[in-house]
Formats: sequence, structure tokens, C-alpha cells
Amino acid sequence: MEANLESVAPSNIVILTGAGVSAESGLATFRGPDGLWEGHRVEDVATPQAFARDPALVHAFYDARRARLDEIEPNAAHRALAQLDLHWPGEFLLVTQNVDDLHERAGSTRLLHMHGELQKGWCQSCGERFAWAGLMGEGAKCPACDDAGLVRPDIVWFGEMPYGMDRIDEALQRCDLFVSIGTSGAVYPAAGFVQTARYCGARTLEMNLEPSLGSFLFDESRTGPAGELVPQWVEELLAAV
Ligand code: BJW
Repeated sequence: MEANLESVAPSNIVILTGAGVSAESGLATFRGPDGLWEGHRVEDVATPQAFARDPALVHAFYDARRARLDEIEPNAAHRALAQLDLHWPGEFLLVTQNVDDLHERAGSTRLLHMHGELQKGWCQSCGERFAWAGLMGEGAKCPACDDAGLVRPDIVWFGEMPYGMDRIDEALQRCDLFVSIGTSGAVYPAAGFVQTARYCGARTLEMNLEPSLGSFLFDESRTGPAGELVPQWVEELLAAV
């Protein structure tokens, strides 16, 4: 029997978003037919080893994606989640796997980028992380130590530890509603959040264009475009506050 989320009065919410949330803004997802890294599996390219092997290729990829941010806008799903953040009286954490800045441009503030951000750089010489606009390329100079050529995109690649895991774990343990939106469930640890939340007693909801790999783990699954499903769901939730 399908769980009825409307009958529950959650107070603490954790939301996980993936590439599907930005798809209607015009950003390709990773694993779709028109996915990023054309001709490559993301798992084969988004690694520190791939960067060491061919830094020019990896920089070119991230430089192009950073430039693309100027051409796109947040969509109805980003805006609805920002409204929920603004009006939700309980604890709230929006964990995004996305490296674009569309959630913050829509107005989200209780937000954590677990896979890094396109608009940040990380110096491999001094360890500093900093805001970055425009091209980075192989010769980029660190604004902190002035070393050139050792700045990389501040992106979490395969085999690296995602950001904010302690904060995320704590929020998952405290939440009574966990919602996953527009993510395939192919990449851990994010794909395991639903199990942690369930184990700690939360109800779970998935919204995706199609059922994800871990769809069976959710109490409720809504199928369709995030730009339609998310505003509808936020309206339902805020009407009950
Ligand atoms: C729509 C829609 C619309 C479309 N509306 N929906 C073996 C078993 C288990 C784990 C491992 C393993 N071997 C290695 C691992 C670990 C590894 C991993 O998970 N590998 C898998 C391949 C198995 N993970 C890691 O290495 C991570 N680190 C780690 O584990 O550290 C150790 C650790 C241990 C314990 C605790 C904590 C940590 C790091 C993962 C880094 C991922 N990085 C990337 C690339 C960098 C970012 C970038 O370049 O942008 O992040 S990979 C890529 O996948 C990107 C994404 O954030 C991530 C997830 O993808 P996402 O968002 O789900 O996109 P898609 O395309 O897969 O799905 C889109 C979905 O949207 C689809 O379902 C569509 O249907 C849907 N959709 N349009 C609604 N309009």
C-alpha cells in the first residue's frame, strides 16, 4: 500500500537533488542518452587519475560548463525549493550533488554542495579553496599563494570524499522526511541516504522523471518532470504548515 505523505506532519526535512533538477534549465544530466562526457562514462573521466593524465581535457570540460552558467536560469523546481526553505519552520537541509549555482540563484540558503562547485577553485599547492569566475585552464594562478598551474576545479571526483558528510549524517538522523529529486541513485554515498533516513525513522519520497535504481526503497514515488512535481509538492506541504 502506498504511504500517504499528506497525513504526516514532518518537522525536519532533508532534500537531496541531482542533475535531473537542473535538466529543465538546459543542463545535460550525466547518464542520459545526451549525457555529459559524450563518448565517455563519467566514472572513467571524473577522477583525480584522469585529471593527472589529461588536465587540459578536464579543465576544458569544466571551463565550458562554468561558462554555460551565464546562459541558464533556475527553473520552477529550484524556485519552489527556495520557497520551502524560506517558509519551512522546522529544520531543513537541501543537499545537492549538482555543481551549478541554480539553487542559490533561486534563493536557497540552507544548502550544501556535497560534490563541490563549478565556481570554486582548489589550490593543490597551498590547499586554499576560493571563488572562481571565468576560465581556469592549466595555467591558473592561486589567489592565496600565487603558485601557477596547481589550481583544479573544486569538484568531488570518484574516490574523493564528498563535502559535509558529518553535517549530512546528522541531518539524516534527525529528519522525519527525506526527499530525493532528479537523481539516478547510481553514485554513493548519496544513493545510500534514503537507507540512513529510513533506518532513523523518516518517511521517504522520490520525485524523478522515471523510477530510479533505488526506487523500491522509497515509501512514495512520484514520476514526472521536477519542474511540475516539485512546485505541486511544495504547495501541498506549505498548505499544511
Ligand atoms: C529528471 C529530469 C527532470 C532527468 N525531472 N528528473 C562500488 C559500489 C558502491 C560504491 C562504489 C563502488 N565503487 C566506487 C564506489 C564509490 C563511488 C561510486 O558511487 N561509484 C559508483 C559509480 C558505483 N563514489 C565515490 O567515489 C564518491 N566518494 C566516496 O565514495 O568517498 C568515500 C566515502 C566513503 C564513505 C562515506 C563517504 C564517502 C565520490 C562521488 C563523486 C561523484 N562525482 C560526480 C562528478 C563530479 C561533478 C561534476 O562534474 O558535475 O558527480 S559523478 C556525477 O554523478 C556527478 C553527480 O553529482 C553524480 C550523480 O549523478 P545524478 O545527479 O544522479 O545524475 P544522473 O545523470 O545519474 O541522473 C539524473 C536523473 O535525473 C535520472 O534518474 C533522470 O531520470 C532524472 N531526470 N530529467 C526529474 N526533468
